Amino acid sequence: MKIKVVLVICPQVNPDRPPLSLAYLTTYLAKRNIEVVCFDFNIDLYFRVDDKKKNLWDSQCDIDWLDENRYNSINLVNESIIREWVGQICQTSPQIIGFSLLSTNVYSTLRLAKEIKAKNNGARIIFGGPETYRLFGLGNYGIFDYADALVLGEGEESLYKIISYISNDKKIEPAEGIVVKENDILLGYDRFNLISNIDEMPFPDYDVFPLYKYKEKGQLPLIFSRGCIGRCAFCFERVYWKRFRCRSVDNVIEEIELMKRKYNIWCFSLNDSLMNGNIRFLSEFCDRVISEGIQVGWWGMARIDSRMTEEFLIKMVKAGCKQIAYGIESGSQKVLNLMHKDYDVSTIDRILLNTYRAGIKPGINLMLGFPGEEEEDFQQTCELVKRNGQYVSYVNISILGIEPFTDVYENRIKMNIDFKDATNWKTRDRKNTYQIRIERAKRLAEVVNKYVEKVFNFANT
Ligand code: B12
Ligand code: SF4
Repeated sequence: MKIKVVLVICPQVNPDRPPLSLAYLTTYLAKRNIEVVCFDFNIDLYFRVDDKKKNLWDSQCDIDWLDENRYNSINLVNESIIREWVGQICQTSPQIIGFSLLSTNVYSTLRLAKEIKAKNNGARIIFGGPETYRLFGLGNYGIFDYADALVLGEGEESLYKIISYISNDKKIEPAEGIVVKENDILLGYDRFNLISNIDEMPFPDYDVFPLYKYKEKGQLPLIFSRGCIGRCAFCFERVYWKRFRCRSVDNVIEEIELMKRKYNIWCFSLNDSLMNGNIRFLSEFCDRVISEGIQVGWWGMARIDSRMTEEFLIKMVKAGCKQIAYGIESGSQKVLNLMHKDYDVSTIDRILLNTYRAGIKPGINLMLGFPGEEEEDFQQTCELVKRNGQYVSYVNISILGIEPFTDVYENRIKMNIDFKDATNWKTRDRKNTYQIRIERAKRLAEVVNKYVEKVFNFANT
């Protein structure tokens, strides 16, 4: 049977650039002769709301989409929009409809999926994306009211497998990365099919998106790698992607050249968990860009790595690196060790200075409330900001959310954590409660306001 697949992403997600998830899935399937239609309903809505409402896509307003009451009261995704989107999807007569689920688009996605299901047109509904895995991990199996199967983690091979079952008129079987529900029992494998050589993935296709609608013109996302080499105890990303895999320099340069030619792109946002997971790759990439005189800008996230010397960072800047956001998290060595960060505070100081000297004022991410953080540790984080404020362009403050399958979650009992949900947890000695974390975040924001150009949102507040 010739299969038609529709892939959908609902609001609210970042409107700056097209969604890399759908772009990758589309080309992967298209290469296997599967017809795919993409709907970025996020950008559709962003583009059509009047300017006053566009701020609902700012990160400070994520909460308006994360909280059900607030989501209902903003009522942006209303009856008539849902009807229109359902109509657009059904018009393509797909056999499979895949939704990309993120924390900020859960309510709009479930609403749309519910309406589609009510149509009972035989299309199978599949959920993938980070929030699918997270909800599954938290035991929130209510999502099966709307979906026929869930894809956990990397999506390409699992989605292709589901399509193969359906095109052969078979039921969707539980398999690597695929979870199904049968007679109220969840079936899935605790193993994952990862693409081992990510150079073999076709380059993402952006023809399927209305590029003129995205906020950042002349920019596209790009990845050097999938996964992370770090083992941070709080991190869901490393759980999600399982294994670090890096592309070759040739492959990345080929994509950059193609995208520049095809879409008139000058800058790439690196959507990697970290740009420096493979330092040798990064070094060779920079050498190639410089020696071939490729005009390109790029920016993204990095981990603290003592190999980021001033000389190395200068080379990165010459090769077009415009901004680096470091996941630093804490100024306390004790907390860094508890988090399983494998660097010390003096290395943080050195790298921030090196980056500044190389010509970039980096951003830094700080996380408050890791179990074991006490007032003294918090003060050390404030000190870190005071020492380095002049070298830093912005600080992003978050408080620890305990996500499923992370080390903290798995060891929550041993760590004396009284866990209600990702945000509402406390240590049994009450030294670490939601109120204490929020209060520290506010105090840290005051320090940041004094010593740094810009302070970003508090995630989770
Ligand atoms: C780059 C990035 C950003 C960028 C831009 C994001 C963008 N949409 O353009 C910026 C900095 C703006 C950003 C902001 C935020 N981000 Co962010 N971000 C990322 C990051 C590092 C990369 C995303 C990416 O492109 N990955 C590469 C693509 C190919 O992977 P993918 O999108 O996951 O898709 C694959 C699979 O998930 C799956 N899949 C996806 N959809 C579907 C659908 C189907 C049907 C199937 C079968 C499979 C499938 O297959 C795809 C291909 O393998 C991820 C972490 C990571 N390493 O993935 C976090 C991540 C997406 N961000 C996250 C968060 C929490 C945020 C913020 C809320 C942070 C904050 N507090 O401000 C904001 C929210 C902004 C918003 N409303 O969208 C979380 C989301 C968690 C969740 N449960 O939803 C992630 C996963 C990080 C984490 N904590 O684990 N982010
Ligand atoms: S370095 Fe970042 S992405 Fe990697 S495990 Fe640590 S927190 Fe996660």
